[in-house]
This record gives sequence, C-alpha cells and structure tokens, in this order.
Amino acid sequence: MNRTPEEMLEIASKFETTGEIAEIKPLGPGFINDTFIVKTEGEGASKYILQRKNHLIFPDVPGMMMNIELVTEHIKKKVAAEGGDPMREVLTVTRRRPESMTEDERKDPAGDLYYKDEDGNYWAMCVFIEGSVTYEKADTPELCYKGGEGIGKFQAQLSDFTTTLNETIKGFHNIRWRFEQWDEALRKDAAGRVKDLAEEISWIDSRRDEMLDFWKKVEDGTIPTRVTHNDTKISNILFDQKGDVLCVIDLDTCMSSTSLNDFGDAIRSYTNTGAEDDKNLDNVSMSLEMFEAYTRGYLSQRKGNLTESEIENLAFSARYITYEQVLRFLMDYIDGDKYYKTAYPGHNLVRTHAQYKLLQSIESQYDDMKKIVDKYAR
Ligand code: GN1
Ligand code: MG
Repeated sequence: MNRTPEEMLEIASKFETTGEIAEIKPLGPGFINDTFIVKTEGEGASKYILQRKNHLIFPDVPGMMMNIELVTEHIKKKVAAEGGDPMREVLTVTRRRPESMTEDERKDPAGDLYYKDEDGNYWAMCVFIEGSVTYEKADTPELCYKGGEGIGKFQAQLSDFTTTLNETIKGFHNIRWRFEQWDEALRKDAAGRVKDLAEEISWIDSRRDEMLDFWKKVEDGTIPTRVTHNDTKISNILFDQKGDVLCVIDLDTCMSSTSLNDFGDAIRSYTNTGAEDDKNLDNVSMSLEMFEAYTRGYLSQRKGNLTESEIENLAFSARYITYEQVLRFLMDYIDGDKYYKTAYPGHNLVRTHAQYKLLQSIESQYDDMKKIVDKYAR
C-alpha cells in the first residue's frame, strides 16, 4: 500500500521524535512488516525506524508492543547495571507524543506504544542505532561466532525475566499446530496447486513422526520453555563497525518458546552457503565450519545454563526449524501466497526447494553436528 509523503509524515509525527522530520524512506527486505527510516534534522537530529506492523499476521499488535516494551526495559536495566550503553545495546521503543493521543488511547496500557491509522494499520517506532551494520549473510566464521554470542547473551539477559508474555503468533514454532494448518491447507487446496506437488508433499509427510516426537519433549516438559526471540536470522542482529554485536532487533516474535528454536533458526540462516531462495540448488548446503563457529559463540554464553535435554537436542533443532520452514513456505504456496511477501510467481516454491536442499544437507551432517555440540557444551 503506497502512501503519500504527507501521509507518512503525519504518521511519523504521532511519535516523540527529537528534531524536525526531514526524510522518510523505505528500508530493507522484510517479508512481513513494512519498514521505513525516518531522519530528523536541526536540534536533536536523529534517526528512527518506523514500521507498519502486519496485523493480519500479528493479530494482537498492542500485546506484541507490550512484550517488546517489557523485554527491552528488562534488558536496559541489565545493560546499565553492567556499565554498558542502554541506548545502543538494546532497542529503544519510541513512545507516542502525548498530545497526539486520543482519550481512548490514553486509557489503553499499550496506547503510547503504537498508532492505529484510519485504515486499521498499526504503526510503531524505535530509535535507529547510529553506526550499526546488518548482514544478509554470514560470510565468515567470526561473524557466525559473534552472532551466536549475541543470541546467547540475549537469552542470558532474559533468563530471569518472569512476566508472562503475550503469544504474538499462535503456535509459532509448534509443529503440532503447524500440521493442523498444513492438513487444512491441503484439504482446501485454495490455489489448486496440490496436484503438482506430490514430491514436495512427500518431503513433509516422511518426517512428520520424528518432528512430532521432538515436539512431545517440549509438551511434556522434558525440554524447558524460556523467553526466546524466535526469528534469529542474521539480519535480525545489529553489529557495530568492528563486527561486535550491538543488539538483537525485530522483537515481534519474542515470547515463550524453547531456546532450541532460536538456535535452530540461526543455524538455518547462518550456515547456508546459498540464499534462502536460491534458484541454483548447487549453491545451497550447510557449512559445518559455520555451524561450529555459531555453536561455539552461542555456548560461550549459555554453557552451564542449559539443561541436559537442551544440549542433547541442540543439533536436532536445526533440522526441526529448517523442516518447519520448508513446510511454511510450501504451505503458503499451496494457500496461494498469502503470508510471505513474494517477488515473483512461484517464489514460495523456489524457497521451498532451497530450504529442502538445506535440510538434506543438515541431515547428512547430523552426526558431526552432535559431536561439535558435545565439544563446546561440556
Ligand atoms: C519472516 O520477519 P522476518 O522477515 O524477519 C518470518 C520468520 C521466517 C522468515 C524467513 C513473523 O521473518 O518466521 O523464518 O521470514 N517471521 C514471521 O525468512 O513469520
Ligand atoms: Mg520478523
């Protein structure tokens, strides 16, 4: 949905920025939200990230914003206590300008954390961290190590967080729930594509039981639940110019889950020698070197704080999340491309094939992955 510069300015002006708003430009390739960078000039000149939060995907944006506020405030206190910089080492949510708020918004406990426009779109803002760098791909083991350290630290900072968070997307990494959606998608066959997908569907079917066996351990408490990020791809970490982690961003899916999902999703993203949507499957495989670097970085922060069941299942989590991603891309293709933004027809099927190639590569290196986990976890 395109908005005029005047409309964008009006939306951005609802938030408590310093300086005069001078420029609002689209930013980044996010699949879910629309993201803009807002620059202000004059006294207090700064930069901000303005996002239209996709409320079709996040049904409770106020609940999500409350989560983000609680989590970032918790981390801010920790960073300050340790002598760090709370404006750079964690996201800062930009609140609404009090004078721009209606009576009802003032009564809402999350009312100053977002703006709902006349079309029902939700907008939220945070401070842009100057000098920060993001990567779409992890090119070096050093970067993988740092990324692992970053997520490990994030989990450690939240290990004593006790407030119950809202579930921003129902059953996000719950494969039992994903199978319910999957069965329904196949039954509906909304885009008439199922008839051409026998092979791809068999990839999902043949692994269904082993995935459910893993998830049962979460359901019966063998694997504990913690506060986790749930979308740990490398582009969701801000690095400084030297390559050190500043902070973790995109906290939309921050909620209760297993720490394993964060690990698995990071491995899915960091270790891929190709792109998530590579058309050339020869490019796609899991780099064991990158796996080792990420694992070493992650466990440097979490070793001693994970349970035996978490350690035992750490390597498997990469199979679990990559499998889930194959299922989610394929399911969206079957549904007629309703969830992920696509750049061309068939994009979700290309993503499915590329992620499946990655899954096969992970499966074939599974024994080595377990050995690496053992080496750094104990
Ligand atoms: C989405 O928000 P973004 O674009 O970082 C998705 C993740 C997927 C990822 C695949 C809320 O992440 O779960 O792993 O795309 N986020 C949501 O690249 O569905
Ligand atoms: Mg996201």
